[in-house]
Amino acid sequence: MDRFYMPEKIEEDHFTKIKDLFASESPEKIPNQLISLLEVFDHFKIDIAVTGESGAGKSSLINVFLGLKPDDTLAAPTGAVETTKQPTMYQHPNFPHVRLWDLPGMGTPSFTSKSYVKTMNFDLYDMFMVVISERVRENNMLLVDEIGQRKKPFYFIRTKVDNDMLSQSKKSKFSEKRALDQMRRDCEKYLKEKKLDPHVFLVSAHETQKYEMQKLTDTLKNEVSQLRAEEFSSFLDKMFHGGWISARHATNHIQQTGKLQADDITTLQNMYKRTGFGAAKVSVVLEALSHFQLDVAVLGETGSGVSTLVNALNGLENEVSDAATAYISNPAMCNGYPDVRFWDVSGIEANVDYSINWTKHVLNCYDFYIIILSDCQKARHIKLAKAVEQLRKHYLLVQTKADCHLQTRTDLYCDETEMLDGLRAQYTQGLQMANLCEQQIFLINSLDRSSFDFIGLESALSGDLNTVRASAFAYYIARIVKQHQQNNTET
Ligand SMILES: Nc1nc2c(ncn2[C@@H]2O[C@H](COP(=O)(O)OP(=O)(O)O)[C@@H](O)[C@H]2O)c(=O)[nH]1
Ligand SMILES: [Mg+2]
Repeated sequence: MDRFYMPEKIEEDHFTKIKDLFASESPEKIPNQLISLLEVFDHFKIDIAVTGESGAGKSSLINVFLGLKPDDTLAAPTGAVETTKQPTMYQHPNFPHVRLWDLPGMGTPSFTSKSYVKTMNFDLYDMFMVVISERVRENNMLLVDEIGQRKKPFYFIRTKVDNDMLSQSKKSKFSEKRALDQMRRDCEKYLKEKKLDPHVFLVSAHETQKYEMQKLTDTLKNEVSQLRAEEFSSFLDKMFHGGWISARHATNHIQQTGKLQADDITTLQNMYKRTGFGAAKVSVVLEALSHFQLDVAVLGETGSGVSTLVNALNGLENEVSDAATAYISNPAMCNGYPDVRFWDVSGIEANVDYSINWTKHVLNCYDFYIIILSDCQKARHIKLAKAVEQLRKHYLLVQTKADCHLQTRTDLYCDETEMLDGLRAQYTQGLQMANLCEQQIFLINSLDRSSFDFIGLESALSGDLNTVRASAFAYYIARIVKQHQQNNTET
């Protein structure tokens, strides 16, 4: 556990803005203020309307997002007849803050083109997906006009591309690439006439691996958190800086749409009264938060498999250019955990035994810990876990090389599941006796992520990291503000 250089957790320009923003605040008060602000922000939902003509393939597209087949009970109803009679909300499975709305189709006797936009009340939504199939029609452009006038973001999605390809492939001289290019140009031509430049995606709800479904999902993933931060700041702007009519209008809207609850709004109002923390400041904070790096230490004795686990968490093969340190300077490399840096902290035996205070001092550099118990749990591991607990931080316990352990126990004549359960029970008992807060242990083989508890470990880790992110950020900001103020008084 040598003392190494720890790069800052936010980039230079956000760092400077944050320092200026909080320059005159008292650092002791910052964590609570930020945590309660971020708690409210964590409740904030955004609403994406999926709209288009009847039969265009809206509900089918929603089912792709939900990962459901059309005949699943929870799927959006689809079919050749008009199936969607009123806007229906579906929680996005991967983005807990995103609600997808399946809107009825435009241009049926129940929803004529003229009345559609009025009846649907587009003001309720933050973003749109305009779904078309076969060709761009007048109705599609009516929708685009309405959205454009409201200056709301939207994606233009041409679906059922599989059908198009099938029918066009019968032509002589067919080229899929050329046909797709032509389709895209056709969509863009009409949008350009309106001076609009949304993302255009060519997709199929039936052949999701082909065409641009993945690109659509990735784009949404990249853009949605920024959109949410913008919507939140814009709401605060109306609430605090727009006069009381605008404030009332905005708060009613936010409550009616269930984006926030009444007590969330009260929290924000109190915060503003107490600290003057308005829209501009909040948007600087959210911007910094979205680039904030969490530091996770993987701790273990020499040879216990620290580097192998770090590589496995980064989704890397073990052979790849030796180990974790390379990725610390380039954390975006870990796909599963954007904005997380895993630190390889091997050789705990030398330090934990040497000085627990020094250990705590080093541990304090990180936000979260994975502690590897070696062949058996030792006093040293317990000491380390306790040190983390005293810092009021959280950790997970892992036993690596589970495959090797099972091999040594073949004398027990029971099957793998029984042996694993036995091993877990033994550990739990030990951890209980040691009085640790954490009593679950993940048995893993870092060389095979599909075996034992690796998936369980990953999902526990993502959940925990999401939970610690806000408070880690808040305390980090307090720390840099304090340092900055101290530096200023010294000079
Ligand atoms: N071939 C093909 N058919 C599709 C696709 N998407 C939807 N469909 C079919 O088109 C019909 C209408 O789809 P639906 O999602 O109910 O349209 P909505 O009225 O816009 O919600 C259904 O029979 C779907 O199976 C697609 O990508 N490819
Ligand atoms: Mg539908």
